[in-house]
Amino acid sequence: MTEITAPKSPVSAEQFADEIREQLKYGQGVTVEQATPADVYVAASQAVRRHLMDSWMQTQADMVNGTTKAVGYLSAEFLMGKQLRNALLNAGLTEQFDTAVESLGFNYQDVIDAEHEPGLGNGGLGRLAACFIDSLASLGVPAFGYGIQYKYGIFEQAFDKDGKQIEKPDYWLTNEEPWGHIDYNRSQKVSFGGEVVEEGGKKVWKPAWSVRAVPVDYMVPGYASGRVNTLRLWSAKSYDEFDLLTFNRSEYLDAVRPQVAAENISKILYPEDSTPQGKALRLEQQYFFVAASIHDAIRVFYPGQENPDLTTFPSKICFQLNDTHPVIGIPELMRVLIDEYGYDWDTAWGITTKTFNYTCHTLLPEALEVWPASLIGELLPRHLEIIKQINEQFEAELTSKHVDSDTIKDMAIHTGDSVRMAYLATYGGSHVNGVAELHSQLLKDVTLKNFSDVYPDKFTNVTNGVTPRRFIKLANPRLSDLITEGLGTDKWLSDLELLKGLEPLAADDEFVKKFAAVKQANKVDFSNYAKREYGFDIDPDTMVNTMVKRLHEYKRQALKILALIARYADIKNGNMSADEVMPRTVVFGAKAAPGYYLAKMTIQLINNVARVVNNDPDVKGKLSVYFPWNYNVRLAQHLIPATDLDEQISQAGKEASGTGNMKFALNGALTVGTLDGANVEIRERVGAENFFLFGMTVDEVDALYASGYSPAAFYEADPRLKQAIDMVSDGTFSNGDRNAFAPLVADWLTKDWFMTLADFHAYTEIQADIEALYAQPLEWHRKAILNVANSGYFSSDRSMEDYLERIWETGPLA
Ligand code: 7GP
Repeated sequence: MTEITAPKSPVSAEQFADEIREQLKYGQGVTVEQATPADVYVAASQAVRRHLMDSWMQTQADMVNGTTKAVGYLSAEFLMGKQLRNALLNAGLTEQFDTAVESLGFNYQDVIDAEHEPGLGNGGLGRLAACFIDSLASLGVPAFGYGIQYKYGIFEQAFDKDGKQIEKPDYWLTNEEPWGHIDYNRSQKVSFGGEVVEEGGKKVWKPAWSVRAVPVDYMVPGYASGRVNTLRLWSAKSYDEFDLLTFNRSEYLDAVRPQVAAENISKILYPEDSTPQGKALRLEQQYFFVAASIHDAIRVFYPGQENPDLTTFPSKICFQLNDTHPVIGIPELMRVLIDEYGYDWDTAWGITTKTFNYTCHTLLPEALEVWPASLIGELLPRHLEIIKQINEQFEAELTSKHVDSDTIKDMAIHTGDSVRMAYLATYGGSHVNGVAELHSQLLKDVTLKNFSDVYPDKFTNVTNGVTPRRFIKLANPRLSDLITEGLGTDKWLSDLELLKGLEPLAADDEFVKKFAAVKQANKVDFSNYAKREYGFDIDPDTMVNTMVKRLHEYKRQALKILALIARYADIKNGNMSADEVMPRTVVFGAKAAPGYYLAKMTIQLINNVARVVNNDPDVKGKLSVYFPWNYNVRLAQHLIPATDLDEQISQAGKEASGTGNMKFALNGALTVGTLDGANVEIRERVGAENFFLFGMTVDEVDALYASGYSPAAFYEADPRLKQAIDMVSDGTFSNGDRNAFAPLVADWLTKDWFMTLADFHAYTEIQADIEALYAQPLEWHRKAILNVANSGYFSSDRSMEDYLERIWETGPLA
């Protein structure tokens, strides 16, 4: 007998249909007959919200009245994905919804499709934040996600006729958005600029201008926990709506100028991934949401108190700094405690360091934010003073610990015109963590070595995870059903380590065949989806080989495309016999930062290789390449379940963790990858024989650098590599234009910072193993099952438990 523990609301489908009808009438003023799928989407969403409302209010009450410390996850990005299906799942209304909507005369898929995905994040860091708040709610831990409600999220990507990326604004709020509740009555004032003066021996900040931070609240329903947490995203509004006097002189633009300036703060998400952009507006954004959130937490936990005892603050809430973006929160809390509540420096410092913890998500030194002190001084003069004072205290502390003066200089938080936010976060918080074992080790050994030498106890690791609700249950219902059948329970959805129970079934041919059938059906689904959405003709009877992630040199999409060109040439020139070739469909998905020249050129190259390969009769049925544009959470949910082979091929020592790798393994794809980020731990768990490992290790990379890396030597030494690169330069993929990709080729041959050329040989060699295994479907799928069975560790529920134990020291509400 199968044990089903998924939440199921007692409401019937008929009742739910009535609720939708009521909502259409009283909320939107339309009849069922007049309604469009978009109307039904809004009405159904409102109806689900009503079902979650009591739990939401109860969770807040228990949090404020109880003694369990809450978590405030401060993040400039939350890449949530669509909300309706997830909310239905957690409210136990999935089946009722499907039936109700059909009974009202709508196709449920049309209603689901009417939701526009909020793209309030760039990539891994933002999606991780979304998985984490889902897991916190599912574990019943009281938590806030605090961030920004950008008016424009990550740009919408399109390709022009030459295959170049074009960026279009993402108008995600132009349609009615039923999930976010704008709470004008709980707004906060956030100030900027001006000067600091001395008044009665006290420092007083006289800001020049202020904006109103208005919270927009999203429910974060837990799965089977009965708890609903809050994602509070701040939106900037002006205090001076507009200047009527100016308006009366018919200078409309001048009249709205202050409003426009204020509202610019939450207008747009910076489309950067991994590299900071030194823009004043970005610092304004960071301070804006962090200052509003800190004041909000004081309001929530000390309701109505004029003189709260803030020495208890760290027992009420701890703030997790999601990378360096919210680190200005450290001097802000100091300022609030000292200037607004009158605490002395040492008391304030004690409270602050107990409140904050910092997660680093990168290994690229250029991605650790450094702000010009002059800019901070202009926007936040009091904060700059506090930062300087923190730095003085820090240097004195280092001196007392007998750290030598050169090292002290290297570690300075404030030096010259620079403020190093990662250093401020490390000194100003209790814990620092990396996001995978290898990453945390490299933080200690390299990136933050001096800090780890002086403060070894601050450093810890928490390996990332992903939510099984969205990325297995919602994305892959067929596999979910098979897992439940195989295990005899659906409890795995809240205890993912139970997947281990599938391990013996990898030896059961009947089960393996069922598993293979699930994958095949998912491939057919994806092929249909790709046809409908993109006009692609994907053959579901080929191996689906996927590389989806942000376009970045270190992730090495270039390695994939060069190997693909080599393979194309081999097939075309008859260097591979017909039965050596397993037909493959290669799918890319990637956005490049708009100012990242080589990344954009790589996109253009991939598109042009795809055009040539897909139109060449010589390779028809053997190799095809597709690049669906605008990769987002929705596309991920369709593509990941249909993938046979996943690419995680970054240069060792560069990918902090990766989370796509976890999603693929959990959905029964095999991985070809380097010993980088969480790949290392995935391989350890699923077994070396079930993972296609290739390429240099971190030590080998370092050694090659040290010996003087010459990419041209690799080009000369490997005829297949040489041929592939020559095809890029000779115009094969650019209608004869030899200059089209010249900068890319020049970079490969002279710099190749991430050693694509050095790993090319190993990468092409491993393909033979991949092909040989794929030629034996039962064996392939056996290994895929072993991947699923042994990836339960990569649930974000487990990540949250690790944070709770190692960093936050709190737990579920009683
Ligand atoms: C990413 C890392 O590149 C990725 O390896 C990791 O899995 C993910 O964070 C979640 O931890 N970093 C970012 O997305 C990012 O913007 C800013 O980093 C420094």
